[in-house]
Amino acid sequence: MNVLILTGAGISAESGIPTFRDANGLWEGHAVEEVATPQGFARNPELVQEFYNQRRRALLNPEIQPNAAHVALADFEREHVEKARGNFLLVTQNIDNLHQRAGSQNVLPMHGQLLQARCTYTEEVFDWTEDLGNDTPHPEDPDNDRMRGCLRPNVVWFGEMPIGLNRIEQAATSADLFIAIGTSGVVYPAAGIVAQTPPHCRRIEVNLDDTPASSAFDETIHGSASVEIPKLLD
Ligand code: BJW
Repeated sequence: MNVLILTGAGISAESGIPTFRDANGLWEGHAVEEVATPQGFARNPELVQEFYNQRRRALLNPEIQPNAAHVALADFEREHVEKARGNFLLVTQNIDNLHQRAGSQNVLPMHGQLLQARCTYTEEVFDWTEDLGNDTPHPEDPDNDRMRGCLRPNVVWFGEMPIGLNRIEQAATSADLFIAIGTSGVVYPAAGIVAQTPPHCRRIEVNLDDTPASSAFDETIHGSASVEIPKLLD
């Protein structure tokens, strides 16, 4: 059995990480489109860096830990792979590292990772836990003034190409079980993955509410991920 999981901000909400579109989808009065687009970054780099600096600092707070849903997915993967029952891929739209910290192995962070920075000149990617800003020197060329402030968070903004689309399409078209957890189903291409699964595939959505994508699923389980995912995967 080939299993494909898609997770969104809702799975990390109970770990204390705010979602995007609940609470009006605003961060300090700014719409997500204002702080998560290349245009927004070009217009106001300080604002966008601060959005990610705050979220990076919050993620590094020891109180932020994987919850029961992250752990249940990691346990399920281990058992699934050990018993050689088929392929398993966990595609996450989240840029936190809570799946990896819970022990998931086959994780594809399609919108990038908060604890990485990318050089806008060379495209090099670095592990990163500090604040970023206009004064941040390039880690491997710190005396080069032209490269000062060249780092941005290694995340995927609107209009940019998500990571691993070929691998995701391959997993979707060969999936026997697809579970989408805690995602609002409005951001593409993630929201279109369900439509790529074959007719025999069982499609389950887990969310507090219905979403615009619900009609594409065989079943929507209403409830919080930390309660419903351990039950579903038991
Ligand atoms: C719970 C819960 C609990 C709460 N338990 N549940 C087709 C049609 C229309 C538009 C497009 C299209 N194809 C492409 C587009 C454009 C665009 C797009 O989708 N726009 C729409 C908004 C209209 N897409 C793109 O631009 C993408 N790129 C692309 O398509 O490139 C193509 C290309 C081609 C050629 C050249 C170049 C490019 C890129 C999208 C990038 C999205 N980036 C962000 C920011 C990432 C970095 C960061 O984190 O800051 O990704 S935006 C934001 O939205 C973030 C999220 O990953 C993403 C999805 O949000 P998510 O995870 O669903 O969160 P919420 O808050 O929306 O929902 C939470 C859900 O959880 C809710 O439903 C709650 O009910 C639920 N919940 N608590 C269970 N405890």
